[in-house]
Amino acid sequence: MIKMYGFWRSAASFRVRVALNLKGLPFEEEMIDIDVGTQYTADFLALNPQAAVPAVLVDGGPPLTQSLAILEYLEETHPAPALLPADPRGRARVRSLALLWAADHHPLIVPRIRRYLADEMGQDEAARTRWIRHWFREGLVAGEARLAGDPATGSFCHGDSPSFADLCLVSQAAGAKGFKVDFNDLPTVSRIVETCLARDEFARAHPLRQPGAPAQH
Ligand SMILES: N[C@@H](CCC(=O)N[C@@H](CS)C(=O)NCC(=O)O)C(=O)O
Repeated sequence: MIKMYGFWRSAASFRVRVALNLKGLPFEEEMIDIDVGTQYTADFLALNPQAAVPAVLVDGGPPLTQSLAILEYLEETHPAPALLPADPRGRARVRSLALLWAADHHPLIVPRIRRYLADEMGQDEAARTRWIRHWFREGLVAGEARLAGDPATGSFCHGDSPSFADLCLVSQAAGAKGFKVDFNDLPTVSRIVETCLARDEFARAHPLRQPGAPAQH
């Protein structure tokens, strides 16, 4: 059985959960509470010295880390259903969209950044919330600009089946919603997020459906 170390609210864990669900791979998840610092315990640092979730134990090997590397591993070892298009240009587009959210926007809002803003930069909660909302919104606005009007966009980010890009979009959108970032004015992003969340594999993986999650956030 695949074992994942994640956290209910973690966008990167959400992406991996969806991929495992879409590929029909059973897994168990242990929650590492990154709000209280469990990522810095010796036990967890032995799994991921970077002190971040997710970390995944699969196929008897050492822990896999970095959600996109984990997605690539799952895609290579369990190719069906494919979460990357068959053609190189399509794969480049999907990876580019995935990186837009996972590499350029998500890292700006994680707890270690928020702690640095508070402890080293003296930013109060209001300033930190402003920062977080700004980067969530900017990522979704950039996504709308990429997706709207591009003929490669379908009911999902790329064509009519879910890809890495949708996993990254939905995880950003869930975080944005938690911070009350309005994106109703972004019709393509809103439509794709809705389409994804209507699917059980996405809905079951949603942060608010995980142990430890509040009723609302
Ligand atoms: N780029 C990494 C991000 C990993 C990451 O930063 N995870 C967050 C939760 S989404 C975390 O564990 N943060 C711990 C912290 O900020 O202290 C990935 O995609 O896996």
